[in-house]
Amino acid sequence: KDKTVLITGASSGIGEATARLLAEKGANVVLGARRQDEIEKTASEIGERALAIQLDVTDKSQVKNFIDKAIEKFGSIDVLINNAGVGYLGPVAEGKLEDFHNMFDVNVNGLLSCIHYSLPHLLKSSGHIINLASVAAHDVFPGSVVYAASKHAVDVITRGIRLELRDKVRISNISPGAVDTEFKDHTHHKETAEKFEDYFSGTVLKSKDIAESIYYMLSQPDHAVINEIIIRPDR
Ligand code: NJP
Repeated sequence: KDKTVLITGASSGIGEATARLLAEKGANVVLGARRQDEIEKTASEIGERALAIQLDVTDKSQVKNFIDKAIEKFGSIDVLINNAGVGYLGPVAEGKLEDFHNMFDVNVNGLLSCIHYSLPHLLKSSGHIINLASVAAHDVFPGSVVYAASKHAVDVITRGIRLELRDKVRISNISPGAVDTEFKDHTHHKETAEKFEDYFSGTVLKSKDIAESIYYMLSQPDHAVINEIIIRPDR
């Protein structure tokens, strides 16, 4: 039976590339994001295998609806890719409290909601959760403190759930360095955006590179699981 893969934040960047690649490889894909036009356009380009459902991961009822609609259409959930994420970079002293809170709402609480509502289905299918963590889940730099804290939380959640649900559900992290997506435009702190310009230019990863790594994780035999892929631009 074809696998059904749910992807949050599928309206651009890594999420969109992953939806396209996994559908090409034979999966049913359910795309969620706030920008409905974007996910509907991608889903119609993919065709029958794709379903687009508007989703704000910070709204629990929308997350529940996302899962319910996926089950209605495809009958099971095999993979959840928690990709939706935001990164408002900038020094803590100069940042906006609402940006900091929003990063935790999307990157951490949104991810927990998606796990919560999909878990009963993933337990039935012996499914796989893949979280978009980051190299920032392992490090911290001036200007990325709160973003790094949210991704450290993602890493702990992944490692902890792996212990709690051993043998029942697989859970992995994919942790990229700089990827050429809309992510670099999230930051509205001018000086920080300028500081990170070099980081996001020159040799950077492409969304497709991350999609290929995710496909590799999902292509392992039943007796093998990849806990984490850390992938950086070769500079
Ligand atoms: O960025 P971007 P990426 N509810 O901006 C969605 C991590 N990462 O592909 O809602 C639902 O193109 C948003 O959709 P929309 C990063 O932390 C990246 O690079 O329509 N969805 C869009 O589809 C993140 O976890 C880099 O605005 C929400 C998507 O999230 C993941 O990679 C490095 C949402 C973001 O796509 C994908 O980001 C790294 C909400 N409330 C980790 N809010 C990098 N690019 O360098 C946002 O280490 N979205």
